[in-house]
Amino acid sequence: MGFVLFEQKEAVGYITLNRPDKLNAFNREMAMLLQSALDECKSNQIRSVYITGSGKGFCAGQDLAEVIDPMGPGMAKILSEHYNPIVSRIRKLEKPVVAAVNGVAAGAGANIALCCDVVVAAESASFIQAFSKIGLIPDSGGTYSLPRLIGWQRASALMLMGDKVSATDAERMGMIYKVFPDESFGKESYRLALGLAKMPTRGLAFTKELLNKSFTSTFEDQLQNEDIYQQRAAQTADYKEGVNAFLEKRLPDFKGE
Ligand code: T3D
Repeated sequence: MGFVLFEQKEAVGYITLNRPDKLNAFNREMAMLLQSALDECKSNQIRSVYITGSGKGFCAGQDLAEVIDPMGPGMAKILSEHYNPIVSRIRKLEKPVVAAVNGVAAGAGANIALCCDVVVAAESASFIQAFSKIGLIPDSGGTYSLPRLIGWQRASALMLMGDKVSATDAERMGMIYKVFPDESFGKESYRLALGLAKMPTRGLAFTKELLNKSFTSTFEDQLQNEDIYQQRAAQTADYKEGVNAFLEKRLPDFKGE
């Protein structure tokens, strides 16, 4: 079995981080496999992506045994070849990416989850900005995403102290979207990803692009961007289907076109 499992389930690209005995901590092979799986998700047959972990953890971040291995990739490559390409791929993918955080998410594991478009967690899951405890800085886009998600003060405290945040607290502070009970987590989180896969994919991709631009644009620029993207959305077949279905009082059948 590989360190990352990938399959298409209905129109969902289903990715499982798969080193359960190490809480799915990343070694180089696993980071490269995740990049390849995300590339597979560019296929038009896939209309949403679901990322989860096998076993009791979601992902414990960088494999700390690998960083001291003289044969390992070395710090110079770990961000530029492992984590930065992963989070860039997630942000650029033209479809929603759901992080289904089934257990502890620490270090790069937490920040990869937090850069996804919808983050849900099992009740027993937790999030740890573990970097400060070993003398590192938060990476994988965490210094960009966390203050924007929960505000400067909370992000600052969590990143400096490395406290564990329960899934319920993460939901309360706006770090993640929703918590599901452990017993139904797999089913409910997958249902959410499947629901997204049945929506107007192009419109969702445009929304994601606008959100990507949102934090670096002025208000006037963003109004301009909305004008441009709304015109693009209005040219999609799914928009026509959405309007017709509403007027004909039936459920829409979106094709992602
Ligand atoms: O060079 C660089 O490092 C740059 C890149 C940085 C990116 C980063 O992600 S830095 C942050 C790295 N991650 C951490 O510091 C987290 C380390 N792990 C933990 O603090 C704890 O494991 C957890 C709080 C996540 C979970 O604790 P617990 O008690 O539930 O589980 P455990 O017993 O600690 O771990 C279970 C096994 O997974 C254990 O292996 P063993 O003893 O049963 O053979 C443990 O060693 C292993 N494991 C967990 N995290 C890692 C790991 N092995 C290697 N690397 C890990 N990150």
